[in-house]
Parts: sequence; structure tokens; C-alpha cells
Amino acid sequence: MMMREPFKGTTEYCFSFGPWNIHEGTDPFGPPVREAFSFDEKVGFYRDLGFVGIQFHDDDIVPGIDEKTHAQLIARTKTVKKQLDDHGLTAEVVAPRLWESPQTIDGAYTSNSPKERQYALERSKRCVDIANEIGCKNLVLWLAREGTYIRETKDSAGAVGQILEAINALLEYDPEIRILIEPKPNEPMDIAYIPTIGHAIGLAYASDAQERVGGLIESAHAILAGLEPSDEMGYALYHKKLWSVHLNDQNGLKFDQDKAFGSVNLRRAFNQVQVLEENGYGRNGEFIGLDVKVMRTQPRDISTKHLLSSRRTFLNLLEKVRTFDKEVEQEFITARDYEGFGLLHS
Ligand code: XUL
Ligand code: MN
Repeated sequence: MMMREPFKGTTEYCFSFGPWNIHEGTDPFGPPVREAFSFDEKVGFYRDLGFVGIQFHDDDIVPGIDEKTHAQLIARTKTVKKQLDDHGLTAEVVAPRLWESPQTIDGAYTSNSPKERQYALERSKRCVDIANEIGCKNLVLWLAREGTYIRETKDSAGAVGQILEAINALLEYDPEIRILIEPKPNEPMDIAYIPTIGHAIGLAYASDAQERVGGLIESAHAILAGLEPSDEMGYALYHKKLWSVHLNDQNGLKFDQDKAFGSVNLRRAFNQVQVLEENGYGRNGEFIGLDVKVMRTQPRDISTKHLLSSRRTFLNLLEKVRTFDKEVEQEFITARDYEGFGLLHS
């Protein structure tokens, strides 16, 4: 058994979250319970909470995007870019919100309707234009509705081809854009076509510019697929294709809970921090993204605590990773005393 290579230097991690992570408490069974913070108010919160990166959807930047002309889209994006500059913030990623339009009810790139597939591609290209204008090279594709409720209604092999075709069209549209696929096994669809990072990386290698297609792993999505998030991260890190993360937590196989990082299973959180830290994540500017939702019960004026606690948990676990005695760990591994090793980490 080889000892892990000691890491050289110290990564200064940068943290990001999306405006949707400060929300009003709506769930499928009930309406909002808190008054919304405006976009401008949210932008004002980032620095104080210890965050420097914003994860965007296209319509977080340009509300009502489908009704806007190209000139309006660019003008609005310039305004937001100025706002970010004024606050010392960076746009980490931009994602086309392809799952809310009445035109993507049955999927976006894999809709059975050619007209709707065309809409999805055009909308994605507009998202690339926004990314360029806001100074960001990372386009996230969460393939939310690329799947089925009734398996027989679509062709799963053909669907992979349709997704790949869309990815290739975007790579060609902008020779510098990078595509980060965020896999998720279900929700909103019953079963999704690209459920894990292995599927996403398969698509990356099959694409016309494999060096520009990678992945974003969300802890909860891996757990929902019945997988170990840190191993999923290790798989992507080996392929040098882990370009962003959505750290959070999940209490079993339920709906996507987006709980605060480490709030359910601290050891699972520790393993994620360790695999990131020990494999050089963050050294090429990758952010520690947190896709966490505050509980519905939380009063409005303190409805950002989930972000504070998730960031703090990451940093506390990082300290543990950095200060663990590797030689002692190695002694337990050499003696194959895995029970003893377990005690070290308990
Ligand atoms: C959905 C999810 C999204 C994406 C961004 O489960 O994780 O928030 O991360 O669109
Ligand atoms: Mn996510």
C-alpha cells in the first residue's frame, strides 16, 4: 500500500453559491414563508458571508430572458458585471435554466419535439453569450429533464446522441467555452439519462473537444444515486475533470434535500474534503461551491446561516485533514488494522 503523496503548498480555497441558495422556503407542499431578498441585496451578502464566487443561472442575470432581444440581454449582463466588479465578486459558472420553460416540459435536448430541441439549443447559446459578457468560461449543464417518466416514450441510446449533439454544437459555437455536466439520477424526472459522473465523463470523452468538457459533482446527487460522493469525486479528479462541486448533505434516499454540508454525516463530509485537498482540487481556480438550502423554519433575517455553517464545516474539516498524522494512519494500514484505523477517525 502506497502512502499518499504529501501535498505541496497550501490551497487557499475560494467559495461560491448561487442566488437560489437564499430562498423563501417554498416546497412542493407549501408556498413561500419568507419575503424574498432582491438580487441586489443578495449580491451584497456574499463578501460578508466569506464568499467570492457566484453561481448563476442565465435568468438570474437576465430575468425574463426569453422575451429579451440580444441587445437587451447584453446590456443587462453588463450591468450585473459592473455590480460584481464593484463588490469584488466573480461569476464562477452560468447555467441555462432549461427546465422551467413551457417548451421543455418533456425534456430540452431530448424532447420528442424538434422545435423544442431547437429552443433548448438556442437558449443555451444565449447563455454562452451571457457567460462571455460576464467574464466566465464555465457553462454548467444540469440535465434536469433529460430523462423519462415512462421509459418506453423515448429512445435511451438516441437520447445520449441528442445530448452529445447539443454539447458539440455549444463547443463549436464558442471555441473557449468549457462545459461542466452536473449529473443527477432523478428529480424532476423519474429516471435521468446522465445519472452519475461516470456517465458525464463518458460524454466528455465522446465529445468533439474533450479537453473542454468536464463535470460538477453535487454530494446529494451522488448519494441519491446510491454512491459515495468522495469516490465519485476521486473518479473525476483522476480524469482531471472535476471542475466544480456542489457540496451539501442528504438524509438518505429521499427528495433532493440540499442540507448544509456535513449536517447529516460528518465523516462523509470529511472524506469529500480529504479527496479534494489531496488531489489538488482548487489549485487551478476551482471553487468550493455550496448548493445548500436553508430550512423552511428559519426566520428571514437569519436565513443565510446554512451558508455560513457549510463554509465553516468545510474549513474545520480541512484543518483536520491537514493535521492528521499520516504516519500513524500508515501504520494502521500496514498492519491491516482497519478497525483501529476506524477508531482514529471516530
Ligand atoms: C438541482 C441542482 C441545481 C443545479 C443548478 O438539483 O442541483 O441547483 O445545481 O441549476
Ligand atoms: Mn446543484
